[in-house]
Amino acid sequence: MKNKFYITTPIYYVNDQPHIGHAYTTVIADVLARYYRQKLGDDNVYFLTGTDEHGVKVAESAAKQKITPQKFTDNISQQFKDAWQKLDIKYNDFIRTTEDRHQKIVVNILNQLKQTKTPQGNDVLYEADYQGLYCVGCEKFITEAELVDGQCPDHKRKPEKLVEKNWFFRLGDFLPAIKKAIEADQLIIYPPGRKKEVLGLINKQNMPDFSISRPVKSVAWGIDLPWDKEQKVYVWVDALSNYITALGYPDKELYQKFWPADIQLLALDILKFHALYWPAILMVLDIPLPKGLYIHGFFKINGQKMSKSLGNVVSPNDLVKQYGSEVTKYLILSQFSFGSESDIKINDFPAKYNADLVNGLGNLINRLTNMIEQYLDGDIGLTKKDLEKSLNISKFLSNINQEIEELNFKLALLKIWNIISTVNEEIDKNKPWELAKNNDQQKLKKLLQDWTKYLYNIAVSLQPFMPQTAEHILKILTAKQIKKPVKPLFPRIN
Ligand code: ME8
Repeated sequence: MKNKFYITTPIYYVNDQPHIGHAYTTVIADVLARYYRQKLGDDNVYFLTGTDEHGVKVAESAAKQKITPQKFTDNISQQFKDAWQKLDIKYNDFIRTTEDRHQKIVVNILNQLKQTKTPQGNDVLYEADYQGLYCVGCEKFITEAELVDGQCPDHKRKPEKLVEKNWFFRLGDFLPAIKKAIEADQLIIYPPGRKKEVLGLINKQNMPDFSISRPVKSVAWGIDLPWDKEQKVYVWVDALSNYITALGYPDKELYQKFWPADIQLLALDILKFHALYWPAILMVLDIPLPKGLYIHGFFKINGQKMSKSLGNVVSPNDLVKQYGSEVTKYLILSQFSFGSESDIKINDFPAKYNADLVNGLGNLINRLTNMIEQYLDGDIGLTKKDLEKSLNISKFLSNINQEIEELNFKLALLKIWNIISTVNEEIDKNKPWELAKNNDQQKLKKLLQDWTKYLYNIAVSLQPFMPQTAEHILKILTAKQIKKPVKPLFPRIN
């Protein structure tokens, strides 16, 4: 029986402002964290997010703005925090890779990598020259085959030719063990298509070793390599380690309690690093692998990847301004099934809002509370206990919970909205206003009670997704006197 839940998002690069892609991952993590807090208790859930603050691109952007990289990262990191606050994201910790607490542990981890041998008895780390094409936009080396018209397809810029000394991580020696762990679902990679892709990658290619450091002259903004002052740590050891440095690896209580992570969320762009580099690092440290990597789809805008360099970024702040945090989360999560790649259709949001929130949930709340106020003087005749007893009416909640645990958020919401529609239809069909006219009090009260129980269940099922809305509805339904809300929860927009 699982009694703790540790969930992580990637730590986002500070060279980009928070956009709806980052928001999607973070909202999913928030929904799951809220769900498991209810199930396991607040103390048994840990939700980590943060920002990835080193690298060439950060130094470049800071120089452009004529500020120090630290100042630059302070600004953008704060923008991520602000965006999450506006979206009502309740994380337990926000780690920044420029923090001392992170850097100190990364240095320990590097020293461990340096001292350890691979299963085949080789040094894990070795020095060599690296030659290749490097895209500063991606912060990674890129192959000829990946170029389109001589440019990085994502950043529309020409890669640089690089020859330099790097320290390398001998990845190849770990691949057999990683393959075994993935095949046995000891490290789950979900959805199954992504697992297949990773296994294909291990089987097919001669996976190159990866750089863990680059010369100071190429990467000025980073953690010093402890044994070679001419080198700075290069992204992945620094970035991936955040998942354990934030917990205080190796000896802090949080680490003991929460590692291994239950769910690590990410998109396809960084799957290779999480599915191959990360397990290899953990194997050197001789600590358990995460239980699962969960790969969601990539939002595209008109078929193109969203990125600052392409100028097609959708900001979650704008959506929150227009719809509020609750509805924004609903609109984002109800668009895609987890794992599917699709175009985001921001233009459909107003119609969806009016249909689902205004005419659906909002209408149900208004008419039901209005009738209870009008016909029963606000006294529905159900105690809080009665309502609690009605929980899981027709297995509704357990059904939704199962969908959440399987990361089928779109389906969970669809099922909740099906019930909302059904109750709205039942009201139309049973015409309670006629029962009131004919003085059929008994039948009227029974119907209103049934619908109240359903609305109560709907509110509870919404808690992980729309916590404020859920709380608001529960407050209305458990008040001494049920009253129609003075202001509608979801005003119509034109
Ligand atoms: O890769 N659609 O940071 P990053 C959906 N710092 N999700 C998206 C998205 C989109 N268009 N764009 C970004 C990095 N994401 C590294 C990670 S982790 C140790 C280091 C989300 O700012 C998605 O989760 O590029 C993706 O994997 C992540 O942001 C990449 O964020």
